[in-house]
Amino acid sequence: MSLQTHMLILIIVLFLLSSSALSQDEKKEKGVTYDGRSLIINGKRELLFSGSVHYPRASPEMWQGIFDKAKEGGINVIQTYYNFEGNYDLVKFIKMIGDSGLYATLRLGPFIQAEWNYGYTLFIFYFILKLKSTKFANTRLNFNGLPIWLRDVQNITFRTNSEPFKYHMEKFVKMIIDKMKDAKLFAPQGGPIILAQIENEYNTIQPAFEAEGSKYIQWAGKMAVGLNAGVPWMMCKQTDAPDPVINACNGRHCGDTFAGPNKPYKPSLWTENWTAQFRVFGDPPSQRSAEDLAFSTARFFSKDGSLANYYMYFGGTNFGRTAAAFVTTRYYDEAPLDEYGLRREPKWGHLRDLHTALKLSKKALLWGSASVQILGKGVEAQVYEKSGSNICAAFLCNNNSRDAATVTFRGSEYYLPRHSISILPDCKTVVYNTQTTRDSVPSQVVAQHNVRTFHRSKKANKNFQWQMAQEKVPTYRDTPDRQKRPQELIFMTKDTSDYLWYTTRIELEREDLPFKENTKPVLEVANLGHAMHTFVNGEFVGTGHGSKTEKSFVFTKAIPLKIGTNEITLLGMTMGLPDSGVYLERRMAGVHTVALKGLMTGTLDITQNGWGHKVGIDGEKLGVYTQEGSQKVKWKTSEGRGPPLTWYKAFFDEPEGQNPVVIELSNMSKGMAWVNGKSIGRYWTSFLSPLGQPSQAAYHIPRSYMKPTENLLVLFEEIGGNPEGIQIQTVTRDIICSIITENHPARVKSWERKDSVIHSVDDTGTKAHLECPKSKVITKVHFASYGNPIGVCGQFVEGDCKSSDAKNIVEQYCVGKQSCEVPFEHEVFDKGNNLCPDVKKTLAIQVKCGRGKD
Ligand SMILES: *[C@@H]1O[C@H](CO)[C@@H](O)[C@H](O)[C@H]1NC(C)=O
Ligand SMILES: *[C@@H]1O[C@H](CO)[C@@H](O)[C@H](O)[C@H]1NC(C)=O
Ligand SMILES: *[C@@H]1O[C@H](CO)[C@@H](O)[C@H](O)[C@H]1NC(C)=O
Ligand SMILES: CC(=O)N[C@H]1CO[C@H](CO)[C@@H](O)[C@@H]1O
Repeated sequence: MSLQTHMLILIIVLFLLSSSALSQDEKKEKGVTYDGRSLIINGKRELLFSGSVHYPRASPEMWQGIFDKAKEGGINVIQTYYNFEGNYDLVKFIKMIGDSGLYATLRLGPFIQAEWNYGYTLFIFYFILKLKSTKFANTRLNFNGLPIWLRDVQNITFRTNSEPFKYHMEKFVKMIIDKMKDAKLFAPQGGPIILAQIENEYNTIQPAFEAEGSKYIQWAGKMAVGLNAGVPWMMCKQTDAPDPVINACNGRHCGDTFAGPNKPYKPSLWTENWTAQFRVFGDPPSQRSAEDLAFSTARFFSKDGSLANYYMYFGGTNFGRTAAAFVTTRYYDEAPLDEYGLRREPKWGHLRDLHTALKLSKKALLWGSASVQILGKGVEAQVYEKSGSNICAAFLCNNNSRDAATVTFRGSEYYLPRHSISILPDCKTVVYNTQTTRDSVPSQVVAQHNVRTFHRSKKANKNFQWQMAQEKVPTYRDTPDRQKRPQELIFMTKDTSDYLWYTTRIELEREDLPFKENTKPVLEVANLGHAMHTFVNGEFVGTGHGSKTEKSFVFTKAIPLKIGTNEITLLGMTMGLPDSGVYLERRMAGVHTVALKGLMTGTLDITQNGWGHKVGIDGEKLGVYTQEGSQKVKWKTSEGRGPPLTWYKAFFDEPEGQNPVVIELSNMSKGMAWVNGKSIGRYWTSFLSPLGQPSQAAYHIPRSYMKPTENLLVLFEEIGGNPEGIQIQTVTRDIICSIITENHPARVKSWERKDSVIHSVDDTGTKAHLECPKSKVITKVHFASYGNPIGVCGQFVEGDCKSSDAKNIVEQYCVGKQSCEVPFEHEVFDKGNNLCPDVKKTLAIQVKCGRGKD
């Protein structure tokens, strides 16, 4: 379905041309080795298209679907990080990768960053073992509560030549390698793992450690290699990676920015090809276009690249408290597979077609020798050719960001859209260009577009009866852990909770308070991060927070004080722990200094006033988000907008159908949500982006978290919100579109040559290709126009040039089918009428997919 006819023909022809060309340098031996050109897996060279999928970011039921879509998208390697907790069974995940016919690369870290709480998923299993024999053994262990343990190891400095750190790191890495070996998961054992990574982007912090940093990285490489995993090791962004560790590139444009492997006998690998940018609360939407991504990947492979990894191919969800500081619960939603595992088009399809084109060029790329030919200003050809054979592939690259170019290459003329690369797997035929829609090249594949829509679920939203329970605001008396000054938050919570209560009390006399009406003293709290809610005498007075870039903040607010004893209570919190940078073990958060201003006596510094502390909130300790725990508190019926620090509870039925499910929370403010006792992550809809919108309004509830009826939904709302506004919705990408423009010389001369390959290509012409998700068919044509329509998928508008019955024609080709191809041809849409001859024609189609009846 993905390949167009001409590509199939090309495959066959190329195969016939080159079947004799299997090189002698392929040795039929077990194991993974490499040379300057590529990895060699069990004796075979491969072009590797890798996609990052972090399995804790999807429920296990989603894994197989993700692999299937990745494979269909041309991915042949899944890259993942490491963790053993609960459902997150890595052994199972890797086995499933292998069973799906994919390879795996394992990034062991142990430092991984990845916007994951404290950047250290990897230590978790180790900690569980270790904690059994420590004083923490009885603490409820949650997913991210553990890495903090390392912070308290005496004399430790993370990620440098620090003996305690190296001791724990080595033990951990060895334990994982052994576990993988026991399960026979490495390629030499017949398993899917072909590559492993140690450390991660260490170069960003290495300068801070000077010589100790270099010693550490040399040690890490040696240590990893010494474990005899049977697969090569790599380090990303590590120019001085010690032999035989391969230094790989991370970034957006590794084809042009990577200085290359540090030794001629190492292959060029790209470990992180950012498909977009992760987002933090407060961020506006971010995008990286399919075209830009395809350009960079094509560029990398045109310059000796042999493995590129999309970071992320599927981002998913930061469930529970796993997100790092300020990172949204939705992770890399802009990846080719969106948060729900749905194909984001045109990204998914455009990359699939790129992979197909590169695979067609594989023989030339892996066994040919490379040369460069300058074709014009900013235009060049990268050619791979094997002498004495017909094997030849070319990349025509137009690096001009504004202008298209028409160039001559080997006697033929080629049109190259601006900033694009055309791939010619036989050095003649363009089967792919990295631009999409507006600027297409004849007979290249054009990926479809789609739109994501959210639909209110009828079944789930009936009968919401909200109940509420109040979290108690403690006083100084309620917080027995007393210290002279407010304590550092991460040290206190040990990441067992986001929250730390701070309390103090002050006695005021009549003479202390301002006499004038309407003048109130001002409370000023300098906070190291990340957020804080403030209460005076039990009443909420306000909220302050920092951001990803500036975590600390100063909270200033006029407060009502009375004569006598005043209780000041501050609820400090982290929004996930930091995950990057040097000295991660020394990061601080929470209340730093506190002052009262505008008293008759002037400013009163109450930092040393004597403070009580309490880790966590009561509802959390009682587990009120579980069926059992919810019975431990008194609930009353909720009416409208509720106060800060309120627990809400309601039951709902699972939404109809099979589409993914979300809960829409834009009427709430900040907190966490649970379904049947499982946290679906932190929400923060009141932190608006510069566009005035929440960074994330809808939060994913995996289908596997739900039962058919009576699902317990619990929210802890910190600031205040109206639960009546909450909606359960289903998500689809059932609106799909194709848009093609004849923005090119109609037919390229060379294509009329008497060459069987080229003829077949020319015959097929350009087609609009539309494909519904599996098990759905095209039910409706929303829009179809041949002429000069404008707009994007979901918002097409007709222009002044249009053929009369485009919609009918498209209906005949498409309705009732799972996929269809509509010829982009004058004869089909314009039957002999000379429709607006001066206008370059565009064909825009929008259809809806459904399960037949809807
Ligand atoms: C920690 O470092 C200090 C100073 O270098 C040293 O005296 C002490 O023995 C170290 N403690 C441990 C447990 O290594
Ligand atoms: C392409 O252009 C960009 C700037 O537009 C430049 O940074 C890059 O080096 C150029 N690459 C080539 C291969 O010319
Ligand atoms: C929810 O928010 C929307 C948009 O701000 C508003 O129109 C609506 O009235 C709110 N609903 C409730 C129940 O507060
Ligand atoms: C810009 C970007 O997406 N950077 C990411 C690169 O990959 C690491 C994971 O190792 C992430 O932590 C970065 O955020």
